[in-house]
Amino acid sequence: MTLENNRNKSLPQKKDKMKSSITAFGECFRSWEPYQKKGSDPNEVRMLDILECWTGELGPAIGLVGIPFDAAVLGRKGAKAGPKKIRDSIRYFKAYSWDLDYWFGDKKVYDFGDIVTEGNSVTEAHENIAEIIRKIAEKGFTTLTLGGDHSIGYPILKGLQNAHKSKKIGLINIDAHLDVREVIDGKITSGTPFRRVLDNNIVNGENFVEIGIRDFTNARTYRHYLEEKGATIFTMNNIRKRGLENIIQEAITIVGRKTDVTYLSIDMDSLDQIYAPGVSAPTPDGLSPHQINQIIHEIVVNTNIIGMDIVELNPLFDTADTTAINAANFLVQFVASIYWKMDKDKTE
Ligand SMILES: [Mn+2]
Repeated sequence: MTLENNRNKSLPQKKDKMKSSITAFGECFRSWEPYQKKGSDPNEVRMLDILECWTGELGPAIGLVGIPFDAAVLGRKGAKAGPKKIRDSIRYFKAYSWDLDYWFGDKKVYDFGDIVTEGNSVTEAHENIAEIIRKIAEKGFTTLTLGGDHSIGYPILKGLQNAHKSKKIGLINIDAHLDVREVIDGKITSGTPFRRVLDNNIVNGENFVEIGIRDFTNARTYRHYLEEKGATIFTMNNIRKRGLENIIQEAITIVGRKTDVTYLSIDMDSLDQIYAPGVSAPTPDGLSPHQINQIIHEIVVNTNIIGMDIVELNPLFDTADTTAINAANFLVQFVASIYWKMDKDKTE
């Protein structure tokens, strides 16, 4: 079924105020709806069954939004098909975490649809993204954004900064690459988001942590840039030597120093290429799915998290949906950990 077919299918009745104020706001395509099986087995609630199109509800809850955008990609193009492919891949998961023994079938994930960026310049697209993210966050939602190339990291954080005005943000990026390239000749790319975040003082360098950085994939100049900014970089080799748990604990301390909230960005190329052939820039010697799930859970539970993104899935190069299903798994982990923490806080 194509997006066009879904577009006309039973759209929400309630008038969406956001749409009239932002022309670029997309529609909730209900692309997951054909795969929902609500009530088919009364003993089980599937992850897809807790997805609903947003029709004016307020948080606290998770607000899902797609950004089908790859105009700024440095590697192989195709990441704009990411949001739909991740939504489609949620069908393999249940609303129950065995490890936490936590059932969340009574929770909701509100889908705000896709942000329309087609035909816009990178700058215009980024302005739209920042504006919509701000509006979603201002309605009390923890944002869960599906990319799209990594250039969207900058407008997402800008939008969140505008929504959470007086709050200071700590930032963790899980990535093979530093993504702090200089914007040369005005060309904003998927390699530039975090330099723009740091240079525009959206996040202080001392509250910026990168985890999963590979050998032979980054320039010395950019390493020095981050060192000068006081940022912390954990390479794959650091993880092997010190152990991931130790590094996560240090990352939590760093992003929490004199900050109020935390944001987490997950680049799918942080995974080893064996788990993630479908990314814009694959490399070996990366993280495992289990390690990324562990990072997501620990960060969600131990920081005041305001949002997460999953970027750089490129379905054109995927094999057997391996990368897409890993991306969906991270989405499910995020949802489970957020609601587990909310319920835990309520009972304490
Ligand atoms: Mn990246």
